[in-house]
Amino acid sequence: MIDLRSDTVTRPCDGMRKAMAQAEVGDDVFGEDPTVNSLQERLAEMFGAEAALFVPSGTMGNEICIKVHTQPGDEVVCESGCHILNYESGAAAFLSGVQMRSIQGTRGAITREQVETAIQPPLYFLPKTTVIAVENTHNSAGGTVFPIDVLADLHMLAQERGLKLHLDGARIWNASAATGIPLQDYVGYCDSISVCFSKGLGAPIGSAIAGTKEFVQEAHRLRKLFGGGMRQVGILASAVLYALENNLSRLPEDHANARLLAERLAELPGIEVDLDTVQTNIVIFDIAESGRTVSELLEALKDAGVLVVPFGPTRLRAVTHLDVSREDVEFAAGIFSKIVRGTH
Ligand code: TLP
Repeated sequence: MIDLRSDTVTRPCDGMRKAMAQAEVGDDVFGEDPTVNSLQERLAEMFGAEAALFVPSGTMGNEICIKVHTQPGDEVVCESGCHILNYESGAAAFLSGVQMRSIQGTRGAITREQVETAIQPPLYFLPKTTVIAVENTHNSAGGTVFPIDVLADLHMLAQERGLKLHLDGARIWNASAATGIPLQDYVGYCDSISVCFSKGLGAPIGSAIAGTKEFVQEAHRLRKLFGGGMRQVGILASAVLYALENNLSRLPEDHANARLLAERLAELPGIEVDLDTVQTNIVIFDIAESGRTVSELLEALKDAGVLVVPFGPTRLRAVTHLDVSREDVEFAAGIFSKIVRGTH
């Protein structure tokens, strides 16, 4: 089966499992896990941040950051397709009591001008805008990179207006690999970042958040409150250290594979792909004109050994990753072609 549903489906390789088995561990709730501590130090250094905190998932990472930055009733300005708004089970409302004000972006990016108009004036009957949340790369826009100059503008705006800028950087690794822009440059513009190790980097679990020491101190308290205090979790941190060592530098392969798939799909009748959005490891394409429904195509693909996910009423998403080779992508493209052309 060629599994293109998400880059979350990767399985730890033998080397990673070995590293996990050999990890030095301690009780991380007591701050005594040496592997977690060294991972957190390494991350803070990589990001150019004062401190970092290991958390179980990207969702928890984002939601802790929002909780630190807000009070119930506050408003968070975000892009309309972002993960925090659409795919975190309403957690920002549930856990932080905030409401999200969404702006339709361009390829996942929202500009200073757009955000400025969304910030509430300080009137007693209006919600208080306290956070701008952005996503890089932007998942539902097709893995697009948030332009660094636009991020710099948002940073300026946040500074001027006393707002916090949060970056959902679940796939910041892909953004950095695609642009060559160092991670520190992205992180430097933000008050908080959350990143994931269980996507393109291929770890079985794990995310982290980073910011100032003061921010991480409060985030640490909230991680416990949200039920995310973990014990001998060096086993997982060692998988992350292994992933940073071995899997970070190969992300351009995933990007090349996504491009290959997108170009092949774009040649097919009734399939529409905006190739300009295919900047990293995600390919979102529209099948409205193919004469097939999403579920018919999903079924036919599955029968032929290819898995993708539905992404809207007429769209599908394919994601390349560590466990998908160039040959796999070529095979998958061939299957798509046969199914769409009706020769399968
Ligand atoms: N994304 C998953 C699904 O939830 C959609 C995927 O398959 O792409 N931020 C971004 C940008 C994400 O794409 C995801 C996961 C998360 C946060 C949440 O991470 P987890 O699943 O670790 O909570």
